[in-house]
Amino acid sequence: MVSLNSYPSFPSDCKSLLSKHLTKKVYEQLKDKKTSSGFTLAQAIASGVENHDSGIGVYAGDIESYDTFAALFDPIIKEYHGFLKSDSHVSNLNANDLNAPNPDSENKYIVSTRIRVGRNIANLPLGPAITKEQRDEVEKQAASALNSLEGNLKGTYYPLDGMKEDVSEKLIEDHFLFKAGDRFLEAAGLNRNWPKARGIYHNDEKTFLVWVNEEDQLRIISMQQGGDIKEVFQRLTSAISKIEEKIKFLYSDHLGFITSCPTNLGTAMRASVHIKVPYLSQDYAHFEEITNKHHLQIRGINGEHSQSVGSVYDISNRRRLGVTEVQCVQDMYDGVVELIKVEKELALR
Ligand code: ADP
Ligand code: CIR
Repeated sequence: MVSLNSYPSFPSDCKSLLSKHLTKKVYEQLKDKKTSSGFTLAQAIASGVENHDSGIGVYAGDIESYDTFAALFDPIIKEYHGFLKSDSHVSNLNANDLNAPNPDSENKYIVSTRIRVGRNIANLPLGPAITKEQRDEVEKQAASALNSLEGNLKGTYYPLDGMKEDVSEKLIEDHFLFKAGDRFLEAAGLNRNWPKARGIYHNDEKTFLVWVNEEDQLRIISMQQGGDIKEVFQRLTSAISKIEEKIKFLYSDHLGFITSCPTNLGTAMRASVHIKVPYLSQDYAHFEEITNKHHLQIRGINGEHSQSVGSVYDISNRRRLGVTEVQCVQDMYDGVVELIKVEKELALR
């Protein structure tokens, strides 16, 4: 059980949004509050209190956390997404509205494309506050809904508990499976009872995958080699609508899909490419200027908080709330088109 006896201190070089927005006044206002599932401020901020290199540092334990701890979450949501209390979220998962012809038909720059959404089940707490029994229930509902999928979405659910280490290691190395032991999730209480009720569903080609009970209860993923971004989006949207026939997800008109990390609220979508930019990445300021212009984030190729390998970077939309799913993918697409254009120009110099 996480406890907090006094106002936490952060080193002066700490850049997390938690350290910025947890003022003494906010702390005093929230320190004794609890949601109806018993989630406390100490639990909400544990990840950022333990990990001073957090970008954000907070997690919600349930939908109520976003109200109960609004004095902390609202400024974080405003700063990350540019989204205000008076704004509302609108969803658009219609692939026909996306303008994204393959920007790299010769397969020279884009190694692979991946689009994921996070989803959590209505009327249950989120991962940081979930009980073991509720987590088991999530796995049961997820496996049952997924096992009913057909056609190109048809696949198998593989529980992590009992999976051979060489199998899970290979799945992680090939970018299909989440890593174990993430210290940010650990501190947030998201790794309790590991590996029980965790697992991965995928079709034979591994172009459609679902993570069960990681940071969110479900991470629904569509991915493939190359840069056909529209095909990846279409596969994802058809899978989401099939799964929604079986499971009702946690959604609010104001915040969209509810997720444990406030950066994922709204669409809960991260659309990324692994892209090779050896020339542009040598001028990192120029690289960031382009990604910032298109509201994109640069990550390394082995997931968040990892490094680039061989000049390949993970480029994805940063905004997820107050923009539609189509806009998230369009942000990524438009940025990638410009990155490829500049990379080509630099190669000719
Ligand atoms: P998430 O997007 O699910 O929040 P991560 O940044 O941790 O999380 O990435 C999860 C996994 O997905 C990692 O193994 C990462 O390498 C892989 N991944 C992300 N984008 C792509 C992509 N475009 N192509 C291939 N693998 C990808
Ligand atoms: C952190 O605060 O760094 C971790 N809890 C991860 C935050 C999510 N990252 C992001 O940029 N989407």
